[in-house]
Amino acid sequence: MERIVDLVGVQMDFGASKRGVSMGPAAIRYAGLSEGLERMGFQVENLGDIVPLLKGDTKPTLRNYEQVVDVNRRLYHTVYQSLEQGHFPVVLGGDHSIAAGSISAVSKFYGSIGIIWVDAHGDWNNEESSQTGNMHGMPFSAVCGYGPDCMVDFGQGPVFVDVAHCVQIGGRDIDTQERIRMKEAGVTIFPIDMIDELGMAEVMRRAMAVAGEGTKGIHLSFDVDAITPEAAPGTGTVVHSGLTTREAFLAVETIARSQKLVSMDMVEVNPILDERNKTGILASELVQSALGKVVF
Ligand code: 6HN
Ligand code: MN
Ligand code: MN
Ligand code: MN
Repeated sequence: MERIVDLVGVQMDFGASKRGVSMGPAAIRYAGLSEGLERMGFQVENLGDIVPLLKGDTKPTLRNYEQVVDVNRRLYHTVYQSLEQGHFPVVLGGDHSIAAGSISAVSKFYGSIGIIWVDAHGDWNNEESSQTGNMHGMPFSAVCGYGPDCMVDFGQGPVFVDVAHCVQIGGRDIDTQERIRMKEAGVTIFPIDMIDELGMAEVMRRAMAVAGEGTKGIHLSFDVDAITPEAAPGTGTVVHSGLTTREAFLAVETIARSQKLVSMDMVEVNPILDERNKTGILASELVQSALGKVVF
């Protein structure tokens, strides 16, 4: 039987300071994602895009929270239904706040999952530790029960992800309080200097053990700002000296080979800041590789 991939875009940029990642789904689609997945033998169901409310309540510690929560609630239901049908959901961002909705669905559906979070940032803030109030800095902690509950509690009875199965890869711009909170919680972190020392192959072996062993599956949340800005300029919060494209491909190819991937997000592509859709194309290729595209 053909495997079915559900593609869902989320035109969200209210979780970030800069506008424009709302156009990320269009850029990734324009790069040929559906066509590529079809060439790989998948049946692709395009579920369209989730569009945020035009207005909503906000507060300094949780900027635009009403729009962020509303989108996450709708995304939760979309991803949950996709899993119920036995499909593989691919969520295209949009800013990273949307990972709260997608992962809460995956965690509720499977009960026990691991998370691999590839990002220059920790995304482990809460209302108190955040310096910006931007909710794209909070989703990883939220899905583990250490962040704002409004991002993950839609009345379904949230199933939090066990931190013992959570991995951060590529971190190099983590806020002071955020770092303390991540250490206390016990997230496994492979910051950029550890990737330099160990090499991505060894990092991924260790990451797969943490996220994959003793769980029903792995969710990959990939923020394109993990990749070095020379290769991925189209994103809102660039941080110098990141992953090479080859390291990024090695990471997702390792996950694909494990056969444990059950869902993923590809987020923070900002076409306004990009160069001829370079980052959109990279995002599209990384999704295909995560789903098993082989080089040779
Ligand atoms: N992202 N730590 C910063 C904040 O505002 O909390 C940056 C967050 C960036 C989030 O890139 O998904
Ligand atoms: Mn992020
Ligand atoms: Mn980031
Ligand atoms: Mn366990």
